[in-house]
Amino acid sequence: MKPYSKFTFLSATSPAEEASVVIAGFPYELTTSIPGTILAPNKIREASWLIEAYSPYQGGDLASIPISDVANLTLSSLERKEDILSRAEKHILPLLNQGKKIATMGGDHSITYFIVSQLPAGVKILHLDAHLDFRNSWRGSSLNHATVMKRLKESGREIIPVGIRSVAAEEKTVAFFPVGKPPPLKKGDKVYLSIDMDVFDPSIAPAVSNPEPGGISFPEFLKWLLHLPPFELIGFDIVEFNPLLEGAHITSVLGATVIREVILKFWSEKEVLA
Ligand SMILES: [Mn+2]
Repeated sequence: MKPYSKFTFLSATSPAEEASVVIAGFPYELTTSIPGTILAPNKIREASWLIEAYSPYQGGDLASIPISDVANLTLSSLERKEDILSRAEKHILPLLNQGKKIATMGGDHSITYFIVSQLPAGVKILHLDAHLDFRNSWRGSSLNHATVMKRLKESGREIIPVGIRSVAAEEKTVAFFPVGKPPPLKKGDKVYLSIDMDVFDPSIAPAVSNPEPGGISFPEFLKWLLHLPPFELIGFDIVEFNPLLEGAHITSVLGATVIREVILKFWSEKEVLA
């Protein structure tokens, strides 16, 4: 019998040392429009037990992958950027060095900066979002959900934005890609995927900090995901879900299902569907 616990993600019950995939919560809000994303990791864990570990879309089962949920980093929004960076270095870098794949639940989008800063040079950032996050500063701060991709670009990362439909005037020269086409990636590339939940349409993901009309559906996401080229996915995050804006399990169940599908797409041996 599978243990039931809303305090681990669905099926993520392997000890960390035996796991090939590690799920972690990064409940951090550096600066956010509407506070509440720090509650997202536990809400997604709770919602994950409402879905099946088996995916009918991929013919794969999360239960067949050794996954460990290492819980949440203990953080305070009052901590400085340097403190958060050293916390990520202490807790995330060792997992990467052991060859584990990491799936992180934010938090606001600034967490991507702290995680990606631990990755080797050359890892490309595939960025699913309604927004480019390429502002130079936002409300007087240089590192936050609206500037995170610009800061990563400045640190030498290649950013591939997808699903964008809201662009600030200062961002208008930044190129982005539609969900209907495969991104410019190929076999052999090392990739980190960052999923802002506001890439989805607000009708299916209402509980996000910055909802934007005209977003993608879950079938469109799946079609995009399942047709991605066979690059090496080092890790991914799912950010900007705000449980305080949600009355029922809607965005949280979508978030849990997105995590299941990305893990199964890249990190499992699948049955061959007839
Ligand atoms: Mn966004």
